Amino acid sequence: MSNTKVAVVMGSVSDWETMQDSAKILADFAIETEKHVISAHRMPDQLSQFAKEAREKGFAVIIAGAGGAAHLPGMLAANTILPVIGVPVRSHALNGLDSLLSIVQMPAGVPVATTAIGSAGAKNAAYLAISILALQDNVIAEKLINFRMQQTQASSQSELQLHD
Ligand code: RP5
Repeated sequence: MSNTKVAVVMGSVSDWETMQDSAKILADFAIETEKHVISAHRMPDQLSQFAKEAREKGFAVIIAGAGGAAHLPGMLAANTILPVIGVPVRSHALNGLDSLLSIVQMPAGVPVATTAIGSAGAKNAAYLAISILALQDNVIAEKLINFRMQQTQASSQSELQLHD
């Protein structure tokens, strides 16, 4: 796989508060990342062009966060064969349940790997993208293994503190 970049795409700049959690983790792992605001409803032509060109522009994975009638991840997936990871952004009206259901229930043949609502979902989207890149890159794989070990140690230590 020669493509190594990750795109973090969001439907509105208002999604950045959530999606910055993806970008921070990708930066920690030194993954080349581009961030874009592309609204499925307000910028449909740009959405289609971005998705159609993403592979030849060197992207390996697209992370797409959107809220409410969150059609961005699905429409990106409809226009590319790259893996698309959808992040349901928490909405004001329905607390993100609308975002989740808009993203997760894709028809067979056009997958979107959907994460949890909000910050945990944005973080896991980054870790999932890193897992995909790690299939072909041992340096990234080592970093991911180290991260998991540190996470386990931190959790074990917090468990021990309960018994101090
Ligand atoms: C969606 O509508 C965006 O992903 C965002 O979560 C939501 C609200 O967008 P703004 O009105 O804040 O631009 O398309």
